[in-house]
Amino acid sequence: NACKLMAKQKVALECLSYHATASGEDTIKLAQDIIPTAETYNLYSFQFHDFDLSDEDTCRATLRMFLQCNLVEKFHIPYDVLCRWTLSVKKNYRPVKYHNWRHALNVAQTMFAMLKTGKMERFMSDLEILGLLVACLCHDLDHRGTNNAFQTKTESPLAILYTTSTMEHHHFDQCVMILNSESNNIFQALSPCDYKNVMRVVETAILSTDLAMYFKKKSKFLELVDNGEFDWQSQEKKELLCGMMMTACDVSAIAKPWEVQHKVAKLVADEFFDQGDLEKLQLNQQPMAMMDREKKDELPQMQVGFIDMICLPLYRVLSDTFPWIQPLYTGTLDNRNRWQDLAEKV
Ligand code: 5BB
Ligand code: ZN
Repeated sequence: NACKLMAKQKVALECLSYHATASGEDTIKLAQDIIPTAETYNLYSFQFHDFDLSDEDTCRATLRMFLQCNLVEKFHIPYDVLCRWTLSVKKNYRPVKYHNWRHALNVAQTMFAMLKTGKMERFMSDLEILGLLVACLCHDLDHRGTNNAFQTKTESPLAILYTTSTMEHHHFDQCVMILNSESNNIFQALSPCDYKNVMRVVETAILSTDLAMYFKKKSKFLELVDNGEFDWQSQEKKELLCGMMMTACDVSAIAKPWEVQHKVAKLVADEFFDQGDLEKLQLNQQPMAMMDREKKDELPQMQVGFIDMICLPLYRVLSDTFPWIQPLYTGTLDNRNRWQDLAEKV
């Protein structure tokens, strides 16, 4: 326990030097901007990508999703607070190659498309929609480009603080920290009961983005679907469904048009290789193939494995239950063929 306290202090100190809330100037500027339509940003499409968006546009696209879901009106979110919160969330992502603010935006956009185009919003309350969008935008806050295993291996303060789902607990902590800091609380007008409930949605959703949790939840979810379950109202089932949706959104780069998927896979690989370099240099360890630059020729085969083991089964079961999200399944299948072709060429 003394150990944990020390670890907590270390994490807090580290964060103090890094944490930033948005400036008043930036907030005013964003709040005065005209927000382009959802169509302008292609927000309803499963083919959305952020490549053509400026940093300002990424914020405007975020605001557009909240507006489009009527969340600002329904939950009386002061508009300047929403703008400041968006800028603060963006600021608390680090400039790592893949797990950065743009990844968070892409994950949130897939959630938006699943709810709207995928017609899944009918199974969700407004409060759950609010919680899911916030969770997507915050789910990788302060990611350092290294995974949970790395935190454990290096005995980082974070790993001492949280022995399981280490990074995911930290992402949620950062999310709470931003909400608690001056004029960033987009939940400020909620009743104590709604507040408690939305925070619970956010926490469960962020913690479900740990792949280890996904494997646990998948079998339970499959059981329900196999039993012909179409009533997602109970708390337990709803949390299961939200967890599956979070993973579906988190890995959705795999379902994008080939040019996008190819580019993003390179970013994922580069971040993995950077961790591999750290393991070689700091720990004197041989990294696993996925993180070893020397083995970059194995990337196509690894993507096929990732698709077969995680992505296709997930999108299969979800699109069997919610047919309007099928583009995620077919897009992934197309990319599987492309990666398979490349794997055979080596
Ligand atoms: C994933 C699970 N891991 C513990 C061991 C490796 N596998 S994997 O064999 O399925 C794998 C996945 C191997 C290589 C990969 O990328 C090489 C560039 C990937 C992979 N992971 N490929 C991707 O395009 C993406 Br997106 C991802 C997800 C990376 C973030 C991991 C967190 C997922 C949370 C649900
Ligand atoms: Zn993520």
